[in-house]
Amino acid sequence: MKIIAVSVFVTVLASITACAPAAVAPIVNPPLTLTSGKFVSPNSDEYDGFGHCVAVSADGTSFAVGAQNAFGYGAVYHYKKNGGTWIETIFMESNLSGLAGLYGTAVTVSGDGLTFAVGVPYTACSSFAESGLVFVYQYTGSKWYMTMLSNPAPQPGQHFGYSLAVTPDHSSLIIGCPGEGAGFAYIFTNTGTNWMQRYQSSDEGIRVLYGASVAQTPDGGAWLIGAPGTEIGHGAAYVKSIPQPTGYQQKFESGIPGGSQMAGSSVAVSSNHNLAAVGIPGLNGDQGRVIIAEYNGSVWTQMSGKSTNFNGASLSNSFGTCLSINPDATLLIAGAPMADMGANTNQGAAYLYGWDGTKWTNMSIVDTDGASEDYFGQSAAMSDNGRLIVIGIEGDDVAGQVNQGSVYILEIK
Ligand SMILES: [Ca+2]
Ligand SMILES: [Ca+2]
Repeated sequence: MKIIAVSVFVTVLASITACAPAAVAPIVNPPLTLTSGKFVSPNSDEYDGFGHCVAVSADGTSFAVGAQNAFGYGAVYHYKKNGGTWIETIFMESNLSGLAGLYGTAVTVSGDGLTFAVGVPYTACSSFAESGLVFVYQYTGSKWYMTMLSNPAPQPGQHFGYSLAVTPDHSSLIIGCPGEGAGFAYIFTNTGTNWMQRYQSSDEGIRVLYGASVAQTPDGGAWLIGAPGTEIGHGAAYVKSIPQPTGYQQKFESGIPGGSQMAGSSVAVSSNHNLAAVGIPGLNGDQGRVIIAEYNGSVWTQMSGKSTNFNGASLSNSFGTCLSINPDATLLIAGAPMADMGANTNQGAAYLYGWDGTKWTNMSIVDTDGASEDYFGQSAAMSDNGRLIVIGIEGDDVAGQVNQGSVYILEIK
């Protein structure tokens, strides 16, 4: 293990805008105040892609932001609430020599925010180009420690670390590896001293992008893997139980014929194992759809009651590009980064759904300061109670710097 370099900055939440409390009343009991603001990338370079991915700790006191093109090789920024102010507590970059591999393509954070993992899927490993690596950071005692996980069976172009999901108690990390070939997902368990491979799975065919998205329940009882390239881009997601290979498996797809739907581009599962969601951003001319499935203890079912599908507002929205569900499956957020807002093409939007016991209601989250090609909602994450929501705006132009990127923070008090 090695101690990583840690630098500390202070960043004050800028551009705070108050919104109407009633806007969220159907989802969380009033009275509420909704505070929003933006963090721009601390590195003021063009094409940083800050906000490409985001992760929020369960307790809502910290979040991480990936900027996969910062400095030409990528970086991740970690923020923590201190009093009433968000402070940048850690800044990580892939400062190991030659590690140009889009560090920060994926990031995941444990419930307490003290363990997180960063994917570097396009870096070389064991001389295999674009085989990929994952870095795990754990705060122990008074220091951050880093462990590097390499692809257990490296081959060129596998993109190990393209997607990640750590359990809230940081006991298990699932890593997607969707590149060349069938694609894989690996589970690493935390033994306390190291992370070990536990299981490996693969799907049939080539370029199925199996592992492009991953999710798991906190107890490791279910894991969900997206394969958006399967059947020539029709796409599907698979839910499995552990241990395999004899465990339960079920396939989710749109049920609508035709390719280029990219089902499984995103997946999410609630901690209580009751609700799974699969994003199909390419369905119906990129309108997009999110399919919901409910678990009754033995099988997952779609299409009734709580498992009603959600559709994008219009064509060319890419609704369902990202997903996040809270632990008891009463809140769900879905990104639509290609949504056109007025005259702004592909500004993007996100949609927050709340289950009130009998039906879903939703509210749209739109950046009032948005612009064309912002791709707001490419990434989104929320805390367990839904009161901290972080949305990536990786295409945001900041002070004339094209696609420097920013994140949009919603705090529901
Ligand atoms: Ca559009
Ligand atoms: Ca832009």
